[in-house]
Amino acid sequence: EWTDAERKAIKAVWGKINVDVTGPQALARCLIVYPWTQRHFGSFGSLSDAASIMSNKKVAAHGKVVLNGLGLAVKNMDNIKSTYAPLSVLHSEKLHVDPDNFRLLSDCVTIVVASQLGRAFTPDIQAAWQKFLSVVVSALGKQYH
Ligand code: ZNH
Repeated sequence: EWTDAERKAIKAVWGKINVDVTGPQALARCLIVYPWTQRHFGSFGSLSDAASIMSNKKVAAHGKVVLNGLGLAVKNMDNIKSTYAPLSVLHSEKLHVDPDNFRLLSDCVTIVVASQLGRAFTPDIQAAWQKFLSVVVSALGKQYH
């Protein structure tokens, strides 16, 4: 499924990601740009504008949780589907997150990563990274029916 170059690229990107920085920024961006995603975070307190979203400690903490979830996929690159089966069930049956939102959040991750890596995020590396995220998104959506 993965070429050696893709594996290398995905691991390299992951190695440059600081979960504590990228996670909060990516989730905050998702909540700002796609405000309907806020409906799942009613217990997070004020999300009324971009500034309050970006400074919200619960958003930051959950952003780290989500990015650590991505790290799990990096570690299990050859069986992302089975690794993510429990998470997929959770998002479908308990959290009722529309699976379209997975791609929206993953795009926010890519945007934040691109802005952090700058020129190191070459077109080849970006292609491998986005392929990886599309596998993640598909795996997260697998248990929906
Ligand atoms: Zn999610 C949770 C991951 C997307 C919403 N998540 C979660 C967790 C994880 C995740 C890991 C934890 C679990 C446990 O605890 O067990 N996510 C994830 C990923 C992704 C996601 C990886 C992609 C990429 N989510 C998402 C979205 C949304 C969500 C898009 C919406 C919109 N999640 C969620 C919620 C939760 C979770 C709501 C729960 C939280 C709490 O804490 O409560």
